[in-house]
Amino acid sequence: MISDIDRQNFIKAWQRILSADRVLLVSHINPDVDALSSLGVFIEIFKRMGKEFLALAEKKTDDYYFLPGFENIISSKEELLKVVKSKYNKGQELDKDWLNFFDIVVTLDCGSLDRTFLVEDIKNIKDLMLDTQVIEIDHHVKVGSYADIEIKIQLSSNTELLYYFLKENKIEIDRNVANCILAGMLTDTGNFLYSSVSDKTLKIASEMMSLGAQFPKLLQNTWRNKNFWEMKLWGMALANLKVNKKYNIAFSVLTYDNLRFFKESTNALGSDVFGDIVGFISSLSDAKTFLLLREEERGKIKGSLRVGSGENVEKIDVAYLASFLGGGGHKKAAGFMVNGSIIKDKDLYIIK
Ligand SMILES: [Mn+2]
Repeated sequence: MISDIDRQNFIKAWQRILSADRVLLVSHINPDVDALSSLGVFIEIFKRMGKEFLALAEKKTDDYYFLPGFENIISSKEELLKVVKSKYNKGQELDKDWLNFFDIVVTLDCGSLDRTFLVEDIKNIKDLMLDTQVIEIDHHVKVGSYADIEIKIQLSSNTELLYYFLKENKIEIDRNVANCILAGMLTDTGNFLYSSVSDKTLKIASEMMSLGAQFPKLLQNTWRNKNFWEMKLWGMALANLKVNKKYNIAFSVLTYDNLRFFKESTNALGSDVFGDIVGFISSLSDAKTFLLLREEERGKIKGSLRVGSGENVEKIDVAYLASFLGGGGHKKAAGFMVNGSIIKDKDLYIIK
């Protein structure tokens, strides 16, 4: 599963990181537990080493405050630029080449350049011929290249990938790092339910527990943490569930008005609530593919696709399907976003 080239890249990437004075760590917009935990792994190691770094995850919410390194993650590019300006540019305005303040940018769990929220800035590295190096560490299907060192391996979670990275470089896994690795694996596999779980995944999970990772605490904070309104939203998604026998697909739809009701009732919907719902729906045995469509923002429809279990499901590739709609992800779990509105007309949903 891990090739010799991957191993060489692990070593090369770590050598570059070691020789860097300043590192910028970046994970994806609307970060989930795997994204935040991937940052957490490096943050904890860098703190131990006394290495200078900044970390960004655009639109980070407070849901996962219990993760190690969480307080070191900046939650918007705007805020990041302010810190860079005051720390490294004597309070002067920044130019387009501001990434030059970092020797290395490490992107984690991002899937594609878009998801880093630093598209133009990273493109500027080449255009302006900056010295900054980009290292990409990701477990999604490849959609394009932008990094000097690209480490892309399809594993259960990005933190499972980081486990192999740490082992190859003989970097100590302490209790905090173990918690990060287990948290990412746990959540990206729907509590070890998805087919992306291998015997290795479980072995690593067990090793993380023996290194001090707190499985019950992580489960409590990532899964057994639903509030009343989230439960109601699950109820609505389940009530709207339909099965299309012809295409073997089960789907649920949440319209803008459905969701507005929840947004007005509470501001405490967990950031991963939709991922959790579609993960649950995918355990239905009457279909092989699953889709949750919702209009969270007016005029923008998000879709999450999952593959269920059963015969011949290994032939289904939802990342391929999502790519036609400008999205991506994994063979078994993918997503997309399209412009449009969902209109309910009696029993039919129409997209306009
Ligand atoms: Mn992930």
